[in-house]
Amino acid sequence: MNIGIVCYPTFGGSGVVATELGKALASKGHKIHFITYQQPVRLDIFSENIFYHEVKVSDYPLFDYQPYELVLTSKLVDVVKFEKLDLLHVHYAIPHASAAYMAQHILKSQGIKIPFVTTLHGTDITLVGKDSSFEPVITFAINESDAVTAVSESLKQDTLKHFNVKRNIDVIPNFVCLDHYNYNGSVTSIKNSFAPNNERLLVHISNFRKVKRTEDVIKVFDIVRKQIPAKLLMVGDGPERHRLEELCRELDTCHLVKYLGKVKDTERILSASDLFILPSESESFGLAALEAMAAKTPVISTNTGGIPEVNKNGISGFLSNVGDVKSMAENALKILSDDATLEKFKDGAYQQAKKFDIHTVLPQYEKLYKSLID
Ligand code: GMT
Repeated sequence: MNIGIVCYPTFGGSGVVATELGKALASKGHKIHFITYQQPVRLDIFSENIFYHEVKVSDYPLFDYQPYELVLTSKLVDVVKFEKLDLLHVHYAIPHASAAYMAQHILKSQGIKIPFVTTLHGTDITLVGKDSSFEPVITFAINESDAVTAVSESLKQDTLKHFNVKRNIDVIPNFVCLDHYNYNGSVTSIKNSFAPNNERLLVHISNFRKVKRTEDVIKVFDIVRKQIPAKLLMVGDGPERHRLEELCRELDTCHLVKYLGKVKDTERILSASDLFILPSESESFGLAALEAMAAKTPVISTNTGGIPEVNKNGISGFLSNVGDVKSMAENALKILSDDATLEKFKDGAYQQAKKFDIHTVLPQYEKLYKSLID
């Protein structure tokens, strides 16, 4: 198949899923065209089946706000026509679904048929999309898509609750490519450099937005490190970073917490870590938690949104209520206090991650695409 993928090219989970999906489809022989405003961060391979079409945003001085949706639509029309695409798959509804709808209708007026799939990822529904400034457009675009998928059952239910949806939504979960994880090799050097005295290594990865409740990561860590020798790696960056550094100073943990910034290949860091902390307020899936589990790293998380579909309480880690820092720290200590328990949870995390292996999930997308093209 000849497929156009539209996504945000940044470190956000939706862009990561879209990119990994495209790479996996390309390795199976499909031709994949990424259409976005910047090279996606995980699009780091050369493949004869992968193409990248950049959407150029105008800088005409009249526009205080550049009309991205329109230039994206024009690019979609152009790429579909000249690359003879069979289908568009847009990740994150805003503004990709309505741009695809408009492109579809422009092409229809020229006698060209192009179906489009919309994958809902989370904040496009739970935070931003349901806001009245977006809701009518999102509702329309969901109803007019040729197929809609949600990355968890929880997100599907949220969508049905907040929008007047008159169509079927398929749940196709996010996935991980287990082949990318190397459990031996270079992880020892990472462990040695961050935890030279065999301290337990805790890790958090996100874009440090309010919804991630990153202050809770520092608070959980502060309780843990008072009980056992431990270090914390904070991976990513975002608006909360400054506040987090202040909190570390207040708690006198700066010497134990390392901020690594935005890291492209997180597999090695995750594989060297003992525990992943995800205390989010809201999370439609929690891709970072799944990636940790694929690296055999158990997860301490909240029980919000789609997280319980990913992290299994008592098996791959533990779940607590949002904001219950004490419970999250107690659970972390349960896992970290002795090596045998840690090993048991590491194995549990990996067994759970296997259920989301790309080789299981990819055929679900291929089947959906075929049903729209044939
Ligand atoms: O949560 C983010 O910071 C990024 C956001 C995105 O859209 O890029 O993530 C959402 O999509 C991910 C991939 O499907 C999910 O794993 C995240 O749970 C979801 N984030 C939220 O729901 C807050």
